[in-house]
Amino acid sequence: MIKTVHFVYFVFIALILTSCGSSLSIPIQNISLADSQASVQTKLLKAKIDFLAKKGISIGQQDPTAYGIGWKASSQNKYRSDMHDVIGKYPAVQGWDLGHIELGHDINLDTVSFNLMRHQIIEAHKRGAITTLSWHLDNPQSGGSSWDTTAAVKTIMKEGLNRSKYIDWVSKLADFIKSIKDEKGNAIPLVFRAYHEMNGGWFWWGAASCTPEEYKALYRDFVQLLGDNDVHNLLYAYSPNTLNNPQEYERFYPGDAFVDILGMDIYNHGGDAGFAKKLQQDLSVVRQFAETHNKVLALTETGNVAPGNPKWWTQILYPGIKDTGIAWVLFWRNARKDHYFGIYPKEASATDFKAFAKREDILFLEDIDRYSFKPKNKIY
Ligand code: BMA
Repeated sequence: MIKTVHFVYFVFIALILTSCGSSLSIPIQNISLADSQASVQTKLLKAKIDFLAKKGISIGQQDPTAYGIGWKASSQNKYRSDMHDVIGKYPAVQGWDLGHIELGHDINLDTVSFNLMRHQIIEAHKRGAITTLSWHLDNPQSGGSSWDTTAAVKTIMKEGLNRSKYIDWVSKLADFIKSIKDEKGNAIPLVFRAYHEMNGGWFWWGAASCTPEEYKALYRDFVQLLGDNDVHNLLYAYSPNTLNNPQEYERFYPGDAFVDILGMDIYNHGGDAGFAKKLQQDLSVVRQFAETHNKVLALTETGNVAPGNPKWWTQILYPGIKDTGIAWVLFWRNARKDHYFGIYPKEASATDFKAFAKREDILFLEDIDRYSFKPKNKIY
């Protein structure tokens, strides 16, 4: 039943596209999201992601316009990106991290100014890009970083010792999210990848520090708290790390009512030999889950942790993601020459990235910006 509705919805979109060029009229009353009060723009973002997932794989990059290898955004470098320097196109999906917004800081944990971030997200939205957010927030119990695995989840739930601190942290996060507005004053719709990689043991919200039930409660409470803070411009993504077994994907799943997008983070930590196979295997688990739960899927983080193979993009990554049904793949940040995951000029695999970029199913901002989405019926 659900699948039939889903199918009819896509056929409908496809028909409208053929009849009116690149402007799509979306029957938004058919879109139900984790946030039952999600704005019209947020529903349209969901329709856009669903639509693009059928066209190909949108390419993403973390912190794409804040810095790259050897440069930082400045008045001279207002909208620069390493990817654009290599192929003349920007990433279609642009990621940012809100770690330290909870502390009231002006810059995030990676020294990106929140004012710059807001500015670049607004610019990205104008150009037609999709923004995705993550939050490496500090440990509310110990005061350490996200990677401090001191047990903390129970302490921030109702009646927990750190509940009021956490409520304040979420309200600071909410204020920033609500401050990202378009020229009409509407909050720009964004994807929020809450409490990611929970099946790993490295974050305080991860498997080493809380039970699956505690995690689910944390996630659901987070969606609820943002709603209480009048945040209605988010799609919520669930984003475990690569799996030890297929059942693990569901282990921490907060439920269909709290999740809009099914993600996964997969790096080649185990070497390139098995990486493409692992991508296909794990993404097929996510795809099956997405089909059963009527969701869209994405490879929410990846990158080459051991660069050196000059053909990595076409021979390792592409075979792994091809035909997997993912809406996007996001490369983690290009921080410095010993910590980068996207491409930059003169990098050993830059020529190969150009070949990868030419594949018909690989989409950049300039390949998706011609599609605009509007509600089918007038909104009162
Ligand atoms: C990690 C690394 C860190 C960074 C964190 C949050 O994977 O890139 O250097 O602080 O992401 O962006």
